[in-house]
Amino acid sequence: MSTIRTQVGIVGAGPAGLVLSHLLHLEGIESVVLENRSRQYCEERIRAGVLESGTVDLLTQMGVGDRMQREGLVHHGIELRFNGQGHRIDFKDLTGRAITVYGQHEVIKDLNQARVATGGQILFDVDDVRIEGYESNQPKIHYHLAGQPGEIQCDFIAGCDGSHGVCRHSIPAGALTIYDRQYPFGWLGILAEASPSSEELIYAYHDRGFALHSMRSSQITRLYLQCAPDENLDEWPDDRIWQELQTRLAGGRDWHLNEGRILQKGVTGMRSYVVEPMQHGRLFLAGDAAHIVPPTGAKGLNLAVADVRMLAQGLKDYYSSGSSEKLTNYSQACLRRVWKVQRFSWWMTSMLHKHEGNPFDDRRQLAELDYVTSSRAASQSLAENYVGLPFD
Ligand code: RFL
Ligand code: PHB
Repeated sequence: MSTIRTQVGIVGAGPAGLVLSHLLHLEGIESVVLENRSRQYCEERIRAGVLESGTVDLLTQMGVGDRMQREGLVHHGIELRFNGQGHRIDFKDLTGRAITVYGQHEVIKDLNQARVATGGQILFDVDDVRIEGYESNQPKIHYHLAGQPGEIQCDFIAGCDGSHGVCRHSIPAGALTIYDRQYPFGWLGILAEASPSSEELIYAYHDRGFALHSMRSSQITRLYLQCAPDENLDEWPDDRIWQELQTRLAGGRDWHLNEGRILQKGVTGMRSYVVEPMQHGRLFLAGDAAHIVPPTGAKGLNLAVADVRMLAQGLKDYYSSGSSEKLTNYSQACLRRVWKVQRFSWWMTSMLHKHEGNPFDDRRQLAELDYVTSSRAASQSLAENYVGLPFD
């Protein structure tokens, strides 16, 4: 059996695990990352696309921002579209800040490359990951690699293994409180070979359901439609998808939606989920392993990055001065941001999706959109949350 000794064992090579590993490296702290998928799979998995300004700043300070600075699309606003009319929320005017559209898989590529270039250890394609000993001072991570058993002995374990990972589930159920809300809808997402039809993102509220126009580059559009959480993709041939997008995103005579070859299709359910506390003994949960937000606020990746920034600071203090104070406060400190982001993501989701039932709510939703787009105070509240609340 191979045994590796390191300071921090990290489960999961998503944004949380890789950012943590690189932040620790910059502080001279060793880590090993275990990932159950292949590097190629992780680098091709299409997910988030919007980076808050604080995330962009952090990635830049970490030295992994060069390509993002070159290829990322800086957006100074978004559009909210309802009753067929667009209303711009001007981030620059309202907050002085911007967001950057840069695919999560591109961030992953940049982070993998930086970790490998600086001698970082990421073990891809591992199986049967199991953690133990984190209630003592001798945490261990067991795994198999190419059929051979391995063990990592470490001081701390970071559970960065996403919403389906093993770390959260290994904590005794009685030690955690779970807050969970499922939504009665999901998103059907496509990636299309079509140039974006607008320079900025469009969030559209329509009687037939929500639609979102986003992008990855000047040639690739990313589009979403509100659908049932268990929508059957077989019932959505390309023509039907385009027709529905055309209807829901319709925005006056001067605007038209560019169509193109559909490169990828998928359905995602929607959930708001928080586990408290985000720590148990020497196991720290970060990112989707600890919380899930519905994607309407574009927050999941950004929140994962905010968690590990906090965790890296705690570990830095621990190794440099022996102080455990920040580690002890990790969960409480993260949860303040987590709940504000939960509130914002829930609010964006509720305001923009079509809910079954009460016509009163339809009118109230339209009034809310009217208010948000016509009151400076309300637009500013949306804008400051969307570009990202400041780090504490
Ligand atoms: P990840 O990215 O899921 O990474 C977890 C990693 O752990 C691995 N893993 C394991 N490894 C070893 N052993 C095990 N037993 C393991 N189990 C799992 C997994 O393979 C994976 O590599 O979690 P992390 O790092 O916390 O990052 C979270 C983000 O990925 C997520 O919140 C975002 O993608 C959410 N999200 C968005 N976030 C944004 O900030 N802006 C957006 O615009 C945005 N859009 C989205 C989104 C998520 C979406 N989907 C598909 C859920 C749009 C969509 C459609
Ligand atoms: C995306 O581009 O994938 C995207 C953008 C904004 C969101 C969610 C996803 O709110």
